[in-house]
Amino acid sequence: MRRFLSCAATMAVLSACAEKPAPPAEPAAAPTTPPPVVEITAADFAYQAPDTIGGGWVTIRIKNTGQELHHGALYRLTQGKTAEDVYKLEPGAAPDWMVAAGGPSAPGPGGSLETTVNLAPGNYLLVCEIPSPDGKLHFMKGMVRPLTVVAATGNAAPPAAHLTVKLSDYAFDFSGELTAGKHTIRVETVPGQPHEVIIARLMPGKKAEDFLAWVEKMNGPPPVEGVVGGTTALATGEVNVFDVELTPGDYALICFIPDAKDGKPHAAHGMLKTIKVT
Ligand SMILES: [Cu+2]
Repeated sequence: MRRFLSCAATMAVLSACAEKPAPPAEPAAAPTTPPPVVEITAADFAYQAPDTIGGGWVTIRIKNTGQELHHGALYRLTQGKTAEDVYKLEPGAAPDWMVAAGGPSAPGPGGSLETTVNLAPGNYLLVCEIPSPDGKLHFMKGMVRPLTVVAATGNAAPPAAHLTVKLSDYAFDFSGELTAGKHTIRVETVPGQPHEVIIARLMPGKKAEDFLAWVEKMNGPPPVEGVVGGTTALATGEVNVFDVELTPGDYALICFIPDAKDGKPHAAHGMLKTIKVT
């Protein structure tokens, strides 16, 4: 008993004199993983895609098995709206309750492209807004598909980007130069309208303006070799990340999103640029 008391007394003293105990260690953060890859297939004129996917950072890879260009634009449907409400819309700028969450830009026939998106759980619609030569947008021909996003199961982190492009009404603002080589680019839209960034490799002697003119009529051969990377429409506050591999030559940066005021593509408001990669 005495021994116990002595021991207890000693401990009490030690305890009183000791510095504040170290706070308990923070629970270790779960290790992050690369975003899971979700494959979608775009044909003329239908998507193959899962009905339900986990949210958070997800890489959407689109493979084009058709003859025309197709992209994978994801819209989050808020305010309780459903795909049926979207089907009633006239072409033009998307309403407020369709939040443009981005997605992969348009690979050529036989090609594929991927873009990493960050999806909050909810109801989404996968849409192709690219026109056919007859002027009809692909979603009017059936390229629209509901997608349910549930809570993320893993702890995916976005790819580490070394360049950021800020999209505004109506400009692309890159944090650095687009040089030859591989770039991982983070895309953000500053307060304003939704925008996209498309990077297309131009045929020799062609300019971004030629690409805009061609998309409006689709007469004759395209002035681009193809889209090499980019996003679909991205609303303020949404973030996408994509990789692009550039080789020396001329490229177009362009946004085709219809303007909220006049319905013209943003490119017609100056959101297009020809850049020379060396
Ligand atoms: Cu734009």
